[in-house]
Amino acid sequence: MIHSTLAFFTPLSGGSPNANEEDSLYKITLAVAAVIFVLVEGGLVYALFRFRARKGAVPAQIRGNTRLEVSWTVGAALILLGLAVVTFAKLGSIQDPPNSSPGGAPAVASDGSRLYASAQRRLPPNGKSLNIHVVGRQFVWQYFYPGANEPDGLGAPYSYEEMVVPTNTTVTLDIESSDVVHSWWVPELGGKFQAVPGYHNYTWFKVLKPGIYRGQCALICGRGHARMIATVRAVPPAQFEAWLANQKRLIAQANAAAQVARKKLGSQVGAGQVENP
Ligand SMILES: [Cu+2]
Repeated sequence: MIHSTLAFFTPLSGGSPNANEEDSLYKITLAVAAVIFVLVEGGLVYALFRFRARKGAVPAQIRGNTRLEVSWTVGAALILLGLAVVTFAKLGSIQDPPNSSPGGAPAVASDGSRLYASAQRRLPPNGKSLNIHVVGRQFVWQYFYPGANEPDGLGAPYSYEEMVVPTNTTVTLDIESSDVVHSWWVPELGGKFQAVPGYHNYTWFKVLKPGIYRGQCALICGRGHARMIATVRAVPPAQFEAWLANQKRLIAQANAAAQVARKKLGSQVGAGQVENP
C-alpha cells in the first residue's frame, strides 16, 4: 500500500539502472521534503490553535530573534548542501553507461564524433555499446541500428515507432531530429532528452528484463504530436538478431517493390500524367 502510494508520487523506473538511480535520488529528496513539510505544517497548525485570538488579549510583540533566524538559515543551507552531495554522488551512475552484462548481445562499437548539445556521448568503460540512432520527425520516431556498412548494400536497418533491443546489453542512443524539436522519453528507461535539428544528444539504457517499455514524444511538436509514441521492446539477444535479420529482409523487399514502381512510373508517357496507383 505504502509502496504503491509512493509510486504514484515518484518517477517510473525499473527498466534500466539509470532510471532506478534517478528514482532513488528523487525518493531521498522527497523524504527530506516530507519531514520538513510535516514539521512546518505541524508548527503552523499548533500555533493556529495555541495562539488563536481571544477577547481582550494582546499578542506578544516580537521584533526579530537573531538566534532563530541564523539557525533556520544555516539549517536550510545544510540541507541543500546534503542534497547536492547526494546528487553529485549519484550523478555518475545516471550519466555513465556500464558495460553490458554477460549474456548480452555482441556489442557494436559506435563511430566518430559529432556535434552535441547539452549531454555528451558517453560510452561504457570497455567502450562497447549497441548504438542506435534515434531520429524524431513529424510525427514518428525512426530508429537506425548498426549495420550500415554490411555487404548487402541495404544500409543501416531501421524501424519506426517500436525500437527492438537485446536484453543485458548497454544501448547508447544518438538522438537527433530532421525537422522541429522533439523529446525522447521512455520513463522506465531514464530521463528525457531533446531531439534538436542539427545537434546530437546522447543517452543510454540497459534493459535486464524482456518486456515492453512505453514512451511518448514529450515536447509538443505539431498537430500530430499526440500520436508520436515510442515503444522499446526488449528481447533476448538471439531473438534480437533474428528480428534484425527479418527487418533487413522486409526492407530489401520494400526496396525491390519501390524499384518496380519507379520503373513503371518512368515508362509512362508525358509529364503530369502520372495517376495514383
Ligand atoms: Cu512531439
